[in-house]
Amino acid sequence: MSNAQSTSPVSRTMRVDVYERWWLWIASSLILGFLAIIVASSVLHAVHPPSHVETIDPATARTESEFASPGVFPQPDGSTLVVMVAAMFTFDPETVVVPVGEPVRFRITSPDVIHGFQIAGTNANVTVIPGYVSEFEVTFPRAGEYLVLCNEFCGLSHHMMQGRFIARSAREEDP
Ligand SMILES: [Cu+2]
Repeated sequence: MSNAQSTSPVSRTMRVDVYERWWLWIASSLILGFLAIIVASSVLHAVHPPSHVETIDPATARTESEFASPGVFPQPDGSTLVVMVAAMFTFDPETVVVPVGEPVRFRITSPDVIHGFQIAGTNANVTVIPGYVSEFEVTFPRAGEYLVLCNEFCGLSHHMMQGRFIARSAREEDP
């Protein structure tokens, strides 16, 4: 009992080499560092899975729902709703004018296969799955044109599938 080192449980069971101990610390710090990066980027860039599960019949989506006449719909509370259809091989509507600096809510579905919907220059990047409505909100940070791409291979003309958003301030829209 006079020597504390000889009685500690660690020294009795195993002896860890100093270099091995370094590697344990380095590997643990790397794992914690990567986890911290994932958590920080999720919070800072608002990365999250689609939060609501809303189903729709893909066979009748184009005729018997709001997706029969997609477009831009200003809401009574002043916000903007964009209803879109992603179908082989186009986005409907293809060109959309949206307000800059204000949150715009999107509702998108697909009547055929899985598509991607990515607005370059924003954090909007969702998968559009037939049978489901993808809903999300995005704020266009600057005025100008934004490219919309399908980033999910959907068929022979997948590379042609793109759309355009034009973000401008509300004042410019009024004549
Ligand atoms: Cu596509």
